[in-house]
Amino acid sequence: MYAQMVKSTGRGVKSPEEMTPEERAFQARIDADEKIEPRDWMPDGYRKNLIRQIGQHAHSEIVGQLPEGNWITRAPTLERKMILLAKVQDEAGHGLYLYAAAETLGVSRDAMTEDLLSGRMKYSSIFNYPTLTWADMGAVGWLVDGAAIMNQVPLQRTSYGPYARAMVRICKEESFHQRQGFDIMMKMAQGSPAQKRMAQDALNRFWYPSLMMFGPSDATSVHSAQSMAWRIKINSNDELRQKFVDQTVPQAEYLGLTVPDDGLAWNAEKGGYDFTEPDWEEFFAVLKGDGPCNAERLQARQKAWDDGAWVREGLLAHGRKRRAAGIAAQ
Ligand code: BYC
Repeated sequence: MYAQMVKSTGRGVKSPEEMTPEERAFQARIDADEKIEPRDWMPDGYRKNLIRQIGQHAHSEIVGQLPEGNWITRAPTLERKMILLAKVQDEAGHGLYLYAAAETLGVSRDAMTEDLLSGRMKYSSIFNYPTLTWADMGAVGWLVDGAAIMNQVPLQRTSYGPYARAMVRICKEESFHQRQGFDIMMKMAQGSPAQKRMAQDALNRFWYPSLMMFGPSDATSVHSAQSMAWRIKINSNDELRQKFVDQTVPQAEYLGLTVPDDGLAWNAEKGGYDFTEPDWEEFFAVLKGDGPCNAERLQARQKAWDDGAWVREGLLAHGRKRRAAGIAAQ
């Protein structure tokens, strides 16, 4: 819903001459790297675009618990089970900070959840892929959290104060997550031939979905131009994807694993790797709901929403009672 509203203004960013005086003053604050706070004046498009991005980010953290939650009962040791449980709990926390940040923009968490369940809001495409083996827990931590950190570290400098501040803690926790994933991959890659095969298979399946996490190519990105002008985004999708590839390929080599891309080659001139783009048709199909696990993920969120109805009702009734008692006491 929000996306459509933002898109209706087109991809073009207003020039200073086209802006109202308030918009010009707002843009000057952004350009001076000032933080925008909830009570400050902001253009409607800025608010809507932020609600869209932060809300989708929050949904991703919550839906992102599902592929890993799937392995808590099957972790190979008690220590691994405790670590995975703590990681999944961290993701719930991230979702909550982000919902709280979005709520400062005047949208309720319930409304965002309803938009997720009706398909009006998205969550990251990556969580529509299944986690088939224990090595996938390694790949998720190493690659998925690795991609998330690459994207989120710059977001600590995003222009909206509550979002930027939420990102600081999230990034600290994500870096632990990434290391625990790499540690699992290391154990698997140095294990028996069968374990090494599992690690390679996990890398094969998660490589391209991880590259897709950065969004479509810059040429087809709908929001980048305006989001970058407003410093809602600091880097473009392709810039971050390139940085991720450059960081991750040497890590794969260190693990003794092969990145599943025949086109991968070091390009000394650009100081980075050339690599084969993800299959964008697959990406857009997953966004439309046709990924391997879309239906299952949304069913799980719907069930959690339905099962939690009595808690929401109870809390509202409690709130009403307290308010009534407060009024009576006055
Ligand atoms: N998946 O114009 P574009 C985690 C959509 S969770 C789905 O480039 P934008 C973790 C996009 O929304 C980390 N949809 O968009 C949790 C737009 O559609 P709408 C999640 C995608 O916003 C648990 C359309 O495609 N991180 O780390 O400028 C366990 C056009 O795209 C995706 C965040 O959410 C995608 N991958 O750029 C483990 C980071 N990509 O809205 C780990 C915050 C694009 O018009 N978000 N779309 O219907 C961002 O930085 C940006 O929103 C994106 C996309 C870079 C993702």
